[in-house]
Amino acid sequence: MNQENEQIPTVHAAGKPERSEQNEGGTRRHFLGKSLAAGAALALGATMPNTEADAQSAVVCGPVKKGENLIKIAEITKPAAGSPVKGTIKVINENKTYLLTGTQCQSGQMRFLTKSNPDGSQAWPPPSMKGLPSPGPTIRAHVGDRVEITLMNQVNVDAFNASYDAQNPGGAEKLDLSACDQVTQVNPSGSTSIYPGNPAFDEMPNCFHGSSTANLHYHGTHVSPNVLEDNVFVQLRPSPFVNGKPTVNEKFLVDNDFPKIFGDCQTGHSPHIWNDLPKKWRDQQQQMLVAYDTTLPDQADKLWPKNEYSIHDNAWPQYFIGAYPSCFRLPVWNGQPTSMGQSPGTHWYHAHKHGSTALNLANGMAGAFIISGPYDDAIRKLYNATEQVMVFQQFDAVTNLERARGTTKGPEQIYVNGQYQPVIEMKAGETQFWRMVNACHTSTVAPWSVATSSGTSPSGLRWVQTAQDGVQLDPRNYQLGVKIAQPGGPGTAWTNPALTTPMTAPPWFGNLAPGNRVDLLVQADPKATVGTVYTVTAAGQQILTVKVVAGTVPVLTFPAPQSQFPAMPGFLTDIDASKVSQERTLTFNSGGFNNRPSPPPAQTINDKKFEDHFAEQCMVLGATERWRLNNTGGPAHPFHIHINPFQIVAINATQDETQEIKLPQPWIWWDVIAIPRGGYVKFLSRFVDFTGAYVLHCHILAHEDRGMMQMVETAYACPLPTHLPTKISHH
Ligand SMILES: [Cu+2]
Repeated sequence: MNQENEQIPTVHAAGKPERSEQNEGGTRRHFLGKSLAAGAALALGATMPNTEADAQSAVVCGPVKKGENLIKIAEITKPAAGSPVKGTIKVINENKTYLLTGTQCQSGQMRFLTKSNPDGSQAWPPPSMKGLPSPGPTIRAHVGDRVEITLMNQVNVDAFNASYDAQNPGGAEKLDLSACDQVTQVNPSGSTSIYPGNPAFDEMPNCFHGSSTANLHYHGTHVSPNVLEDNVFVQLRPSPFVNGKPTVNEKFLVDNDFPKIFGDCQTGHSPHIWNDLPKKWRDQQQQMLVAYDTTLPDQADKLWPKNEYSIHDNAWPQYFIGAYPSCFRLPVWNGQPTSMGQSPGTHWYHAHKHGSTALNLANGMAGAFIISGPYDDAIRKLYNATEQVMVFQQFDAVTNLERARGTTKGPEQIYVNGQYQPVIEMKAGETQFWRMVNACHTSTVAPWSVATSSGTSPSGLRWVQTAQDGVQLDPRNYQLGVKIAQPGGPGTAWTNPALTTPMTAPPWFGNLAPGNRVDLLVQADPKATVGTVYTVTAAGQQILTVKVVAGTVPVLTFPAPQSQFPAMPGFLTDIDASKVSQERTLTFNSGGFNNRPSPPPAQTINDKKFEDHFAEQCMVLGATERWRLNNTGGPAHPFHIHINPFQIVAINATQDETQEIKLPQPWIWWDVIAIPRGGYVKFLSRFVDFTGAYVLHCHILAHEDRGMMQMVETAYACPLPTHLPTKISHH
């Protein structure tokens, strides 16, 4: 397996603007999901004091400025005490300008997530971010809350007219949801398919496709994978447009009993089957789907018959148009050892349409999901620290597939909250609470300082980690001075052979591979002078700066004694390994079965690509299991499984078991773990509380889109029949 093959060799159409999205000549489309794995990954940073006044805001690329104060992302919260957390997230699109790398100014159409007011006006992003990329609104809830999110898809597909899921007035040819995206290079001898290749190296459903379809995965929530909860099999197509306006708007929802779905949910009458939905809403969905189907060239692609098939089986249909409701309760632990509660912490949500996750996240379709509870209440009592929610993203309107290799590659710029190199202000001696979400589709972001345990950081910023992946650390694991736990994050090890052995030293955590979250308490040097600037970098790329401003604060002991940190709730004590009833081995590989000289390697799990109608793993409800995750090719694949977190108990940078490192207890909880290159990890997990089908996958999202994903199911009894009753299909 040749790691260099990871990147698709790309050539742009001769004589054409490299990043054109237009449908020109023989180049049918350029708009594509991204395939590269990880050339651009970052790692190992440091904070460096810098007293120059370089934190002033300055224009760097069209509307893109650097050095603005870090913006607080608008939140979806409870409108009143006792009410559910309630809001509308709308997917729309506009032309956005961004720095692809530190030097390349680009622009293009992007889909993005807004917070929408009840009257349809936009509460986020603010007017000041018009034309700039942005994360979605932050959802903020408390353990025990009910969450009600209306997702509206108002993408104007005509703005993506090179896309197969664009409706082409006067010609239905383009509207083909069962087709892979294509990139064609035009050259003197004719045209060549760069993607998906000829013969195709990617095929449905494991190719880039369907990028205007939306849904949301509530990453880190412990809720059901079914129906209106954390259901990533939902495929929400955009609203029809009449006279340039979406017809599925706020009034349409009210007129068609959509709010009744939430009302039913609140009174414990959530739908289980299609007929449980209000009749008006069902009739409207059917009408719109049938109308949509008339525009499709191929009978086999029609959506309503697929829904009918599911409905006939009492299974939840997959296809919806215009709007979809999410409704779930964040569970309070019931005290039973056979159950778990929702871990309070830093979680997130993002688009999860198979075939488009990489592209949709590169467009910004992700946001933080803060779930508060006893954990952060305790931290707030300790420090009363200002909270900073930081969403790391890398933006791209189109993908590298059409980018000439060598001309535009380079580490993609990491943004924070949609801002380029923003500034965080701190007073000398102030302690802040930083919640970091790595929402990048590819890159590891590791902006760690190298503070020492003596309490004096060379950088003047002292950091202590309090949670990993939205699950608090046991107080015994709080450490002063976070070190990067996994220098061999995706891609890094390719260019730095010295960093090929991850996690061979304490503290074993602190990683921010794609999908990971980290909470930090950060204290500025009490002796810092006003104007001091700390530059936070990752692999030489500046991510943000901290500027010391005037003002005095009481300087609190940092960190507080372990005994004062929040205690672990009972459901987060270590899993009892003696209860393991099943072991599994999953092998992640970039290379796989179709090694060929020029196309990119296949992305596989156990030598197979994702199957859209078959659960590869069946876990009995309540079972405790031990899994081994191998990485036999490619970068450090960040493994993620929905619904239940897991505890990493062993790690190895090789396959040689004599070199296995057994991790000390108490173990860290994760929901994404970067499997070391060439090595493996072992975890314990319990599949509790919820039955149903869901997925596990690599969180380098182009790997996921291209097949590095499995459907799995928690069931009352295993094995399952060969074909699931859910009839999941991703076409
Ligand atoms: Cu991967």
